[in-house]
Amino acid sequence: MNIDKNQIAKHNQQLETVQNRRFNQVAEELPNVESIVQRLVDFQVAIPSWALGTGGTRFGRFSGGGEPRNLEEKIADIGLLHALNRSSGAISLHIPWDIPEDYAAIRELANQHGLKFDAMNSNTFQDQPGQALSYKFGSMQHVDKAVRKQAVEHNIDVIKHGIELGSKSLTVWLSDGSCFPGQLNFRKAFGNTLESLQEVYEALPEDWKIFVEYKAYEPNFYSTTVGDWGQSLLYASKLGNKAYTLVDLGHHLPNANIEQIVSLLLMEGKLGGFHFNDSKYGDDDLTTGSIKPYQLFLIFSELVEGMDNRGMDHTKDLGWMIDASHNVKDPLEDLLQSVEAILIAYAQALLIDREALTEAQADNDVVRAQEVLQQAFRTDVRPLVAEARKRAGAAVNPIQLFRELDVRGQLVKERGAKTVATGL
Ligand code: LRH
Ligand code: MN
Ligand code: MN
Repeated sequence: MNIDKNQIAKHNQQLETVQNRRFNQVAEELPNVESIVQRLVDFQVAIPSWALGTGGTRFGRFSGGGEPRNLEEKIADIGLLHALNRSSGAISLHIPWDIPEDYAAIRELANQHGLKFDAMNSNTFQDQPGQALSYKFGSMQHVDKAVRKQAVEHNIDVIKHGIELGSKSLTVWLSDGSCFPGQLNFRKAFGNTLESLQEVYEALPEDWKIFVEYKAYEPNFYSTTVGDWGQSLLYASKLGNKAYTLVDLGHHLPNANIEQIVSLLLMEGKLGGFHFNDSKYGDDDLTTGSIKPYQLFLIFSELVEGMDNRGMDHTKDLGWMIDASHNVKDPLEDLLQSVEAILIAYAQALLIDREALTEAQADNDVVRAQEVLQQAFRTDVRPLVAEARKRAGAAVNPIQLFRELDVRGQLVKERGAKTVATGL
């Protein structure tokens, strides 16, 4: 299944009058509309290979059919997303879920769809068939040096796959930790993990980054060895200037002030990138912006302010990735919604009157500060996001077109109703 330019053009023609009216209305009221639209056109969010199938929970999985069965079909799915929104121009792979067999063919396929390879993800949180040693009691933290070595070698292997595909970064998420008090010596676990990460760092090419992803709990429920941004920052600082912290929005304890974390990591030059998703209770991996859109906006507010302050390029100096999957939606429609939510929050953050906010802060004018932020947050920027899509050659309304073309129906015809994606 492919979506061609004519199908997009026809869809856009049908919506043209309404879109133009909506866009002109907003444009009239706002300064810098053209520059915001251009920034939206340029902004790309990487899609995780593991979000293209129904994720399920540990209690069950309800497959929707037509899911990708291999890496080639995952790339094809992201190609469909990118054709629909022109904002999903990258894929993030997870090894060993996505082992590429023929690098040249995979590169060529991605290229045909206009996709790049974003961060590579390693996996030392599951035991794979035929694996010599078990990660039951951790990987890089393990008391047995041989297990640590196996984890390090796996990560080096992931880097090698990434080099072949043109990726420039490695994300390491460790499930290491303990389930009960006394199980682990915290200091030794930290030391072992640092030493292992250092060995991986040594193997990192000059122009690569390593992202240390933290998570407060799960699958370990008493302690986690990279449990929060403080611990991740410690590792990243000790490793060196190619190492950064990765923020997954679902990995904090309840009510954590993620926007403040983002601000300080940026200030230290140690923010590497994001895994976007949303949550109500824990690491729920729900559609970005579906539960706490104001938090997402506040995070983008800090991102725009902090990146501009450091003269960073919004499009390439941080890794923008989604990390979500769930049980009940069509995964492709869900990802279209996530990308849309990210672009909306970004556009709103670009609208903030920074001068007025700085002034209000200097005057301790709390009411005014809130007014300034919420003026931007309550602006309906959807016509700007749609305009950016139109100008980039994407669909004005991607989900509508996805349904009109019966993309899922076509995929079910091609791949079958009972498909299991490799991965989670
Ligand atoms: C862990 C995590 C991490 C993994 C992904 C599958 O919860 O967020 O990024 O690689 O999920
Ligand atoms: Mn993640
Ligand atoms: Mn997670």
